[in-house]
Amino acid sequence: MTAFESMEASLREMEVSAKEQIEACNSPEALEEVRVEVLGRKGKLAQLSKNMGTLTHEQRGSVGKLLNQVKGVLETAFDAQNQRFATAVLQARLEREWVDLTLPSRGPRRGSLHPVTLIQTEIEDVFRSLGFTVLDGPEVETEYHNFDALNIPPHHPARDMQDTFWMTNGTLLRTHTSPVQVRGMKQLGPPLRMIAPGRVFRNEEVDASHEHTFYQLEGMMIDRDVSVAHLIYFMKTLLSEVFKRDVTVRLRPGYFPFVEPGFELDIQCLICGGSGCPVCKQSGWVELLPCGLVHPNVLRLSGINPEEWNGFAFGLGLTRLAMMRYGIDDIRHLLGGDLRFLRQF
Ligand code: FA5
Repeated sequence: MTAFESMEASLREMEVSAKEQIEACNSPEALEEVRVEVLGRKGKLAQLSKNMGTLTHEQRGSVGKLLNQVKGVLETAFDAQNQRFATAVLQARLEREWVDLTLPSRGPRRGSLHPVTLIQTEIEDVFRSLGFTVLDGPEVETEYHNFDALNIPPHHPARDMQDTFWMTNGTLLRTHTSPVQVRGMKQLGPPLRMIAPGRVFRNEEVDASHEHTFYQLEGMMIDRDVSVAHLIYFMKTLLSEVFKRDVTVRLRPGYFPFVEPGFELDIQCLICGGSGCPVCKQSGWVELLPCGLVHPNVLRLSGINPEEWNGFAFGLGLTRLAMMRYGIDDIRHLLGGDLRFLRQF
């Protein structure tokens, strides 16, 4: 066999074996290795072309042509195999990320009401059905409505019971919803049944059961011959409507300058069942519903004759009630703004 014939045979052989190698590759990486081995600068084809020096001018021309032909065939084979890999990758991705465009959309996620709003609405419904009007009052209050008109004159020690955020112009952020009693009495006069839910503010240290910003729900009934029995009836109705089961409560004397007699109605802590936890400060009881018969001075200051009219008032801790109702073990969750918490309601 002449040098020319042997080179031609080697080229053909190499073409066949390279094609087999290409087809046997099962990854783009393996294919690249074969490409370098065959078509690379130091690859098989380059090695064969080095032997061309031993050929005549004419033979070199023919072998050169053949070389280019083989190179072209192999390049096409590499491209085709590469294309197959790309198609397989795309196919796998399409299967993985397949989306049925004919399915109806999920639609925007619906928000939900805040637990305090939920419970507030329920209580409003209960009291509306008992003939009470729902009133609103300003969060920035005058000193007169927040304190003086409630029988708490300047320098009265009871002012220290509620740490107040004062504004620079002498107004304040209301410390309780009781100023709405005063506005209600003036606006509607006796006989009167009103409730006033709302946000209140105290310059207090925050812990599991105390916030600087929380919700109360004030209630007041003015009529003739209102007694403690009426007060207890309405408080019981309120709690049984909210909890829809028996809850243990205790009534003890409580001092508030705007009621006489005054009471504290505590609920047995529903977070720990009364055994003691951070919410009830290990006492087993949560202060929830202070109340009492309206002090004659308060009636008088709002233009109501205490000889003719009397009544009861209460100031429900609405945020704490929501905690008891939903088993929320830390008041800070309620204003924390964490959507994972809020989406549960
Ligand atoms: C008052 O605010 C009175 N105005 C209530 C009242 C109205 C009494 C009418 C008599 C007649 P007190 O400061 O106790 O009272 O607050 C009422 C309720 O608000 C408490 O029982 C408690 O449930 C809730 N509360 C008080 N401070 C906080 C606080 N920092 N964080 C969360 N809830 C609180």
